[in-house]
Amino acid sequence: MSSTLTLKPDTPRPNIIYIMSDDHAVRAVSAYGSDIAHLAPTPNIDRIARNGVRFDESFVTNSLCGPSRAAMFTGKFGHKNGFNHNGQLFDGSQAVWPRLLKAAGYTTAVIGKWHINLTPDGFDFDHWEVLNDQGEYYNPDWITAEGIQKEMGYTTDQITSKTLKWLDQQRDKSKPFALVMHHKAPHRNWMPAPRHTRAFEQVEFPVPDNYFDTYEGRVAAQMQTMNIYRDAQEGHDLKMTTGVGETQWREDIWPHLLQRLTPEQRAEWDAAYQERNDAMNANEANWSEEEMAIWKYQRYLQDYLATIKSVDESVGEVLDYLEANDLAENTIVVYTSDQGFYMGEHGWFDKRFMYEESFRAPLLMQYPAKIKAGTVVSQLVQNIDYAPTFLEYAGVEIPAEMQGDSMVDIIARTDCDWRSSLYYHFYEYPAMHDVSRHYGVRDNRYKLMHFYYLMDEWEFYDLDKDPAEMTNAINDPAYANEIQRLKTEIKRLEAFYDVPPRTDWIDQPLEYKPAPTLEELYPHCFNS
Ligand code: SGN
Ligand code: CA
Repeated sequence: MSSTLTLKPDTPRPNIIYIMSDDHAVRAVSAYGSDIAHLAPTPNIDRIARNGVRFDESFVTNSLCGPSRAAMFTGKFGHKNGFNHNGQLFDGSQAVWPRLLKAAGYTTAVIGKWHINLTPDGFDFDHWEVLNDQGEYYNPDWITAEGIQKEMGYTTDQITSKTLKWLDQQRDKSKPFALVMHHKAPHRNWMPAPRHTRAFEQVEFPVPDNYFDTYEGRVAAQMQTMNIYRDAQEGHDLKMTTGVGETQWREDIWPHLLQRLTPEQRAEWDAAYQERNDAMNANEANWSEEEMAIWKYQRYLQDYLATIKSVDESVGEVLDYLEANDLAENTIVVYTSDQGFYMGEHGWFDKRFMYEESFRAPLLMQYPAKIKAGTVVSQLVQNIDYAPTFLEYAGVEIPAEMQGDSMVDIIARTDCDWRSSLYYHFYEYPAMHDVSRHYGVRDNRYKLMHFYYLMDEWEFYDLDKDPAEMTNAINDPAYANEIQRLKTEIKRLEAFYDVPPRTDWIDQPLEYKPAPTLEELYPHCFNS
């Protein structure tokens, strides 16, 4: 008798909970074992890796919010799905995995940040509750099919409770479910929950070796404006106050965020920062520029990581709910971020560049019925692979237009054919943070990038020898063959993914239509 297990025809289709946070760096997920894993652990997010699979070489197609969401939903690069930068409107008529699952009998929902300039109605969700644009950390506006409403409290916690409510009370329990749960945290301006504002105040985080990078040999890096000690807003971002005993933030070009807090919330908030801010204000005059830059790094990391504590708790609550309700075995739970983020590497916050910290995204997935606990995948995967993967697990045909590949086989076995290089393309320039347009290729060891538009600059890195990407080796004769090989590889990838010829748009300004207004996107909220 064969002992091979085959799935019975009536094996239920898996549920899917897709949890994506906003700007969560790989370094800040302790399952990846970084230098700060012990200082700021994420025990609940790590449970997913322990229960299932951790992808060690996971990347995005374009390190920016809207384009990442569009790629993840469609399985296509931005030049194909029409969403290359945050100013575009998502074309809801194209194939997206939540709608395909709904057509196949799933019940579907989205809760949290949305940010693709289209009402979620365009995805046919059975249930949707989304934040307005970037969303706010405190007392956010929630938009639903019924209208718009400000809800008092902390956004991450509200996303959790809305998720649990839908899972427990609102979904159609006769169907498998697909839930998109999108956190705002840990996006700028990094405002932690009241219970976490002081979580890391005693912690001194290791400062990256290249925190004081001078960007030699890297022209685009010289031109960016995303440096913690030069470009972060002292009030809005770093919560620095105007003087000893004061609670007023220094420069704050978006004061509406702090103004959302009620007087009680504001008093609690101010009290949490008072002592540290008073000490900073009292000492600042005696500090060197370098000391101030390091203080800012510590403040940035303390707040950024404190917002992640709520996200981690949220993941824990979702996993606990599944376990307590006998849903864990047959539910795929994904944890990822729309892109990576800088935590002081090169002196930066933000993302956009094809350098490792922002090009990479954490990716963890559990599905106890099918995925072996403790699996590690080291093939190069990209966010266009998510849609085909979910569809294959759900037994739904993958549309030919999807450019990504299902990861089901590489999760199950180590001996499959798989791509050996990745294509990347960033378009949002001129724009905030001044990161030039660029595209490039990365394989298991090397990376070649071309920065274009107002410049024509190539960069090449041997990631084995220079993982921090500090020495642009484009003119190093020792690498001439590799560089030539990768130039050819870029051409091959551009043909394979059908990238329009660069002459089409090399000098074209971005087609920024003004982002639709709330009234235009959600007219039902304004009809009285
Ligand atoms: C906001 C942020 C930027 C960030 C963009 C895009 N400024 O404009 O720092 O790069 O979002 O982020 S903020 O102070 O207003 O938050 S994305 O993740 O949505 O693409
Ligand atoms: Ca983001």
